[in-house]
Amino acid sequence: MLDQNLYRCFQDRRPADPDALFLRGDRRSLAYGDLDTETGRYATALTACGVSPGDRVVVQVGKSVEFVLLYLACLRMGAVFVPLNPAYTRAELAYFLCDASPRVLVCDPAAAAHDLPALAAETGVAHCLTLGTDGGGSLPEAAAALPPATGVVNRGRDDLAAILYTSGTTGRSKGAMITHGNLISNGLVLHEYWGWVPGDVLLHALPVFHVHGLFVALHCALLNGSEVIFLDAFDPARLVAELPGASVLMGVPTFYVRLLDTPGFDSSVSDGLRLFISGSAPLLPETFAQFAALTGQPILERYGMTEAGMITSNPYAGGERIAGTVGFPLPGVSARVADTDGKALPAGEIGILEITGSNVFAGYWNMPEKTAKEFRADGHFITGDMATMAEDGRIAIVGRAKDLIISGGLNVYPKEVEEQLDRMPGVRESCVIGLPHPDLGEAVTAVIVPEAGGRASGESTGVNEAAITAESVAAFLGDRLARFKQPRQVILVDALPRNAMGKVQKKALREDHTGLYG
Ligand code: MLC
Ligand code: AMP
Repeated sequence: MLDQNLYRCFQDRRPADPDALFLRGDRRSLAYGDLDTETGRYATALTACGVSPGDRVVVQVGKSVEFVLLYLACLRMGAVFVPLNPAYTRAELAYFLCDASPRVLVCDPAAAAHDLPALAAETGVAHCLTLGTDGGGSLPEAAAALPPATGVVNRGRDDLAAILYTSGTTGRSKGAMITHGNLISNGLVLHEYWGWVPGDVLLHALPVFHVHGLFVALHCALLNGSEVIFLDAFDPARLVAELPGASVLMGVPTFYVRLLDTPGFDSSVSDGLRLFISGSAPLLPETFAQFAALTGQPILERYGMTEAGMITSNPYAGGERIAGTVGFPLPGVSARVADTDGKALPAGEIGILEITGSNVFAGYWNMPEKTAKEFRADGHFITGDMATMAEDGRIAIVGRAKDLIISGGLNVYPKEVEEQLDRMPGVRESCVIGLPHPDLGEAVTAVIVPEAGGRASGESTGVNEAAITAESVAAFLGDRLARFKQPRQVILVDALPRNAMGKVQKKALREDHTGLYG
């Protein structure tokens, strides 16, 4: 079997100088020459917990250099890395543990002080280790005392490297199975397409539990042997301070909206960069134009998703970056805009984007029927995004066929929020929509029909004393849903608009309240 371990691919492309810096983190740095030893120790610690190739390791910890070491250790030992947003509540985590059935849960020491070890035991997880953003915790402590593993486990292209959960339209999150082959092919294509050159320095301010920060950003840097300025979180003032030392920035549109609003951000800060990339949500043409006017640089917008990594990109060189478009299918990706039966539509018509390519995932973990529904018989994956393709192949994303809100680059599936809201005392029914928001792109908004008496003010009949307010909704959802999924505002109505079939007309609600956030 030809070895396709992504870790080996990174090893082969390392800088010759072992002192060359890989990560410059907020608390510590890591040189390329120390990667094998440090990931080797983590691998030994995981092996001591019985982790074998193919076993899942669920990781819910903050961003740190150690997080990256753990990820790379999993790759090299053939374990399947399952990162989770630290914002997820205990209730959300319980689902992921039951579904992924990992051998090990790695959580933050503060979470362990609560009752995550108990949750791990309840859900049949053999080991619960801790890893703090300060580099402390039972995992690094165990690793420090152990001899480093020296090998890299052979992997085929179809072997799993990671499972990343994306929320499901039915409310249940789906684990996208991502292979070593997917990651190698997509990483190499992006490295080439975006013109990485020796000496490039990446400014990294994205979270590392999603495709964008974990795969797209880090893999490009690793394949280039580049230094990464690895910030704990996005802070625009910090970016302004670090940008002069970088050559590439990747971000969600909210990064660019906030940068434009940050004192001191101008061309003197951005001139040394060769590339600003945006993705994960639509970049408004206004933002593109304002950024170009201020810095002289056209942001390169690309489009992708958890299930397929990066799919299209505006050109790096040899073509125009056009606002409101996501460019062309990347080399190796074949795309069509199709009708609901999967038949390709003529250029310019709106349909659903369908794709094939070695970047496309291996299906949803434990959900063969859901996997089958999202693929055509001829192998095309149905993205659920509405798009147009011009005569020259350029693609624009014009909407979503799936009921999905993207807030600050994070996905929220309304169904999941509605299911929880409908359980709240005083709520007769609910509908969750995304409304335009100047900072987050879209803001999660709940439209609620209260039970009689559920209104906070006015003509309460007293039948049900529970008042529905933004605060009471936040309090109810507090330990059920991560904060970013919770409604920013709550609108009370007497009835939801429905069509003749009884289906709630979300489009009408969005139109009625489109200016809510200014
Ligand atoms: C944080 N909060 C959010 C939020 N992020 N609310 C809605 N939407 C979001 N995205 C909430 C917090 O819970 C908190 O609530 C308050 O906002 C402030 O928190 P914070 O930690 O200070 O957040 P902030 O720094 O403002 O974060 C915003 C952000 C961040 C945009 C910088 O969300 C972010 O880094 N987003 C990137 C997401 C990403 O990487 N997506 C890629 C997915 S992969 P309170 O009430 O406690 O104050 C993908 C495929 C592809 O889509 O194509 O790339
Ligand atoms: P996720 O499930 O988090 O991977 O999010 C993937 C979704 O983000 C895609 O299906 C799109 O709806 C959206 N997306 C990603 N990049 C872009 C972009 N550049 N423009 C518009 N939508 C995007």
